[in-house]
Amino acid sequence: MLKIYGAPLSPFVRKVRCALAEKQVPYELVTTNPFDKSDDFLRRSPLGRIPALEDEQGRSLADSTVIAEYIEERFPTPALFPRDPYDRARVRWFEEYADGGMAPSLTAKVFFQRVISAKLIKGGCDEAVVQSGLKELPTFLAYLEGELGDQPYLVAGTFTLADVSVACQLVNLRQGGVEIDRTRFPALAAWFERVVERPSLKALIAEDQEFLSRLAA
Ligand SMILES: N[C@@H](CCC(=O)N[C@@H](CS)C(=O)NCC(=O)O)C(=O)O
Repeated sequence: MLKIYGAPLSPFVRKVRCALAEKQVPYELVTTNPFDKSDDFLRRSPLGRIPALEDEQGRSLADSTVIAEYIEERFPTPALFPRDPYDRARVRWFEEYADGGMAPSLTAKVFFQRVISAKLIKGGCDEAVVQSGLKELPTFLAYLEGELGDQPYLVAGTFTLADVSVACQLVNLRQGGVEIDRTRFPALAAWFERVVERPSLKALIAEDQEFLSRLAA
């Protein structure tokens, strides 16, 4: 069986687990704290980040984008990439927009300070960092609102890894107290509500919630 080295709350781990759930591929989650880097973990993930994957033959892969593409190629149905080359490239673009744009500019500031630092590490919340993330939020949301237009999903009118990647960052922002303003971004808010109701994501968000409520207890 595949193994995923990861932990609740990570948007990158959630992305990969969501892809596996959509495709109904069984896997074992090996709970891994990325801030406590054992030699074994570093062998699997040389940059010391979650997620990492181990396949049935004991071979490792790191990075959620790499892992998600591997999953897509191994388990093509249901597809999380469209067929058309341009559409496939657009999926990769939104994945980069989420992982390389939203993650450092928003999630790493708002979610990290309000949840990881304040509640998990108990290192307090640096409000200046949170505010710098919140300042950038409308630009990111306006772009996504414009790209959605009247389409049900971000690329080719169908649910893809683009939706998974962007929604996974927005889940963390919601966990950090950020709601999408539905008067300013009605299409995005409706899209987000639909995507987080999918059984794949809903179950992972419930797991996160359980983890967060144990932190609060
Ligand atoms: N580009 C990587 C990013 C993964 C990432 O940054 N994971 C975080 C947790 S959300 C991590 O492991 N951080 C620990 C560290 O950077 O030392 C991916 O897509 O997998």
